[in-house]
Amino acid sequence: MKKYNHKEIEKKWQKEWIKKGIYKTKEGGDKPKYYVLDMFPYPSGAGLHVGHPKGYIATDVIARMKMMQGFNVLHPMGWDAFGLPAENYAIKNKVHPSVATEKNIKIFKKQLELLGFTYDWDREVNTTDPAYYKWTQWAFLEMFKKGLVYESNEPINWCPGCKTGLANEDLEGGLCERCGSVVERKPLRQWVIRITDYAEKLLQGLDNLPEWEESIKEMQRNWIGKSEGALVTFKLKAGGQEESLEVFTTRPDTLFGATYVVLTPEHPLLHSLEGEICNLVEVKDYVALAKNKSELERTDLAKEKTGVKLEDVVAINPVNGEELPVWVADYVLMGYGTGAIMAVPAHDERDYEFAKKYGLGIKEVVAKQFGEVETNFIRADGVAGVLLNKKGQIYVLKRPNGEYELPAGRYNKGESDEQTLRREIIEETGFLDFERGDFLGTIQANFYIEDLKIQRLKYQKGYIVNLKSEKQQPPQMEDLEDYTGEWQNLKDALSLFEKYNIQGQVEFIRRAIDPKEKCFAGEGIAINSDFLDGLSTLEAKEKIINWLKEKGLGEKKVQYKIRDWVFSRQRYWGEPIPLVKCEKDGWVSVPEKDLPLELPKVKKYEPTGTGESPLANITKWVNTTCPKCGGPAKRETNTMPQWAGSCWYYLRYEDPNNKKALVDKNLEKYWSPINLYVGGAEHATRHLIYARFWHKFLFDIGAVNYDEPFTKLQHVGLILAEDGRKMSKRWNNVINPNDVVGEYGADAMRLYEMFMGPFGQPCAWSTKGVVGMRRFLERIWNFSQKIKWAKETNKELRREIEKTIKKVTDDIGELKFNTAVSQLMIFVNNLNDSSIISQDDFGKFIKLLAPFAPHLAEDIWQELGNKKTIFQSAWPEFNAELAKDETFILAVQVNGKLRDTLEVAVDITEEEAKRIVLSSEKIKKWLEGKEPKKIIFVKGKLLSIVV
Ligand code: ANZ
Repeated sequence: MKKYNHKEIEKKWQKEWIKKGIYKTKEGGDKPKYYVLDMFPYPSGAGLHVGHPKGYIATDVIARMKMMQGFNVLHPMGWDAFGLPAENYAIKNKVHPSVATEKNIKIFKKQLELLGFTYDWDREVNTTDPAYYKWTQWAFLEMFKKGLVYESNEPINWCPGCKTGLANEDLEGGLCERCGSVVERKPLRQWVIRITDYAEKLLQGLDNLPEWEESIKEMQRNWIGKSEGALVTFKLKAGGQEESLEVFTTRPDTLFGATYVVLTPEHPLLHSLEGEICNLVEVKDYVALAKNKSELERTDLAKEKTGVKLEDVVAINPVNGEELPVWVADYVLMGYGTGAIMAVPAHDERDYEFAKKYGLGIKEVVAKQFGEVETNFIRADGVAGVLLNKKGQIYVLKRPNGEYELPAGRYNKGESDEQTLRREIIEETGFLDFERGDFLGTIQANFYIEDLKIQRLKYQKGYIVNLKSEKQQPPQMEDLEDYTGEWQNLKDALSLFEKYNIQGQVEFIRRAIDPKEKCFAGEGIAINSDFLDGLSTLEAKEKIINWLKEKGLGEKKVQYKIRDWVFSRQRYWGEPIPLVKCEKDGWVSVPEKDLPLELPKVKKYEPTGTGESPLANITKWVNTTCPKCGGPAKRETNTMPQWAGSCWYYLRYEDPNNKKALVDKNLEKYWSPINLYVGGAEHATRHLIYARFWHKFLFDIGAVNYDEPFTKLQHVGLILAEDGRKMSKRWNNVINPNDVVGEYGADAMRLYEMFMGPFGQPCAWSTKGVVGMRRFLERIWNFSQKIKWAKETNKELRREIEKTIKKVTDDIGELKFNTAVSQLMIFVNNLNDSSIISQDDFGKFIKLLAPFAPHLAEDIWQELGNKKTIFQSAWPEFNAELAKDETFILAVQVNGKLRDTLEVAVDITEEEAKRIVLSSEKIKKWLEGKEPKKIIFVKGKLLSIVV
């Protein structure tokens, strides 16, 4: 008997497959197409670790099954080789980035080949190949032509570690996503792409992607961050000067609640008002300080807010002419809205915190609502008290019907809040010695009073009331019901009120427990707002916007969080930006015939750190002539960001050698959209937003046929190290796939990575697990060597084969690789030396194994006498008839306890089942000669006897 020698067979079949060209993809024919794609790697110097191939194995399993199912499969691979990782590696190791990249690609490719993937290497793309980046540059120039690219000098994110400007997408919590440095704000000349023009399309498009994971779509929605609101114009008065200030708000319905106005430190009005601000020095100091803070520091909710009042400046609230103080504070950012806000502390948490700190006004204009709105009910407005004793307990009233309430009541004519509160507390609790505390806001409640049989609508204000002593007289209830009063811990009272209070007073307890709850940021009913009173937030928004519009004081405005894409990098290793600056004509495109504009070979490519690109020093390259007028001109020396090339690489695989177009439209029509795209979740808001944008642009200019590139998206769960941590050189816990393949074989590693857990979830590596897979493969190998083939497979095994076909096919289709593998294992557990199985049926099992363990499967397949590769054979068809069980296990209960199990025919009748069970010796014993009172038969499951 031959031993399973993975080294020998893996090498043999890899060679053979290449020789036969079984992965060469051609378009056309009558097979349906299937395009499955991996996120292509950066060929970093470190090579692959075992985490990388997990996604690649998954797509390979799919590709192989689809091939066998008769699809024309495209499964390509390439290199995302521009950008900082490659460049930093090159600098560190003192080799030119192009040389390092080429070397790294070789290493990566070799590693991938070891695993036996189905890539058609004739379609390999490399983003650093001039023939490729010609089309990256071309698309950029198309955007330039369409006005989607602009030059800007705005402050941008600057990474002092990488010595380059970055886009928002390159940051992770305010740090550089690459090197972890704290990112600074720095004014820098930049090329910026107007991706915000596509914000709405990017957002809407998500609704047409039912096969994308919801979590990733939600991340994109949040990144795009659509806010609907209004621009409102305030007048600013400073000395004799009058200016007009626009603010952006998502809550124009709260305009009556504005108590101050804030300008961001970068706001241009600060300059125009300079002459009129009395405390200019203080303001300037503050502005200077804010400049050094990162955006994260400025917006961090945990950090204390700061600001300076502009003395002698007031803003006029357009809705009521009120004069409001004006502040400069860095929690308002320049890059969002208009860089100025109206502050409504009662309903915005940031404003609330700020107002509390600086003693600014807080004016409530929205009541939280409980119950459904019906305004024609009997009004019963009043006040409620959260009465607290010195132990911090709350006094609550309990009614005989189990409802809980706070001491509360309606206003008598002419009474103030204070008077009503005092009167009601004395009447309902009998306590006499107390003092009013904090205001807890207003609620609107609409409820039915069971015993009075009336429906009530009330606006109720809440106050904290502090008991000073226990002095008490008997309570005098106004109604007939008896209330009983009791002290409760606040938390207990909260849960009682959540269950047993129908009037929304639970809200007052909530606000009494957590001071932050006093700021109500939700939607509700407008109060203290003149002509908006009684309207819901939605209605109030609409009404106030119309009012403002009529008066020329404001308008509806949609705002997005996503920022335009800062597209230039002050680094060497990227696509040159194909623009030249002519003294006469300004910025001019490099003509298409001169593309690609090649990156010049240089000796020194380190970043300068000055904000200039290393290319700026190459005068020979920089100085050129204007394509328009022929006069002297200079080339742009910034390069494109590393995300540029990956925006459209998947299109190039469809037509990798096209010299006339980015992709031939017919080929694109055939292969696109991508049926399945697999990659890391960390790209949800970077690559996947950029690529969707780029693709939508190509669609708009007619270069492609579909407006979304990826039909289905699946993220790969991380492989953690054996110790449960992330694999990292720092922890010395990185596992090299070469070692695993060397020792256990590519097939064992492939199977293991697919088996280790649900595909999308993180999972720790286990060498034991790989060993287990190796043994599993050895069992299959040995079985195929030893077994004497039967003419016909016995029935049970036959059924198992059918079940395995169904389960494996369905599971691979749903990317449930782990359960597909476990079904294969279940099947193998049924095999032993005395198995009766035909060669043909065993071949079916081998086919099911083939996507996971292609080398071993191919070898056994050919040993079985097949001449053609297994991957050109047909995937087994499931036969439902043959899969049907003939028998099942009938559970027998006596008086509810399981007493026996019997194997019986699937189609057994109730009569027959009773007869067999009642004649069983075991059961007879339990019946003790008694007559059954009742027998229940559940088909396919059980027979239950009651005696
Ligand atoms: C008044 C108001 C009242 C607001 C209220 C909110 C609640 P989103 O939802 O994230 O779009 N804002 C506007 N521009 C800002 C800027 N440049 N920096 C910081 N904050 C800014 O947030 C929009 C809300 O954030 C706006 O609505 C504004 O505060 C604030 F009860 O206006 B709002």
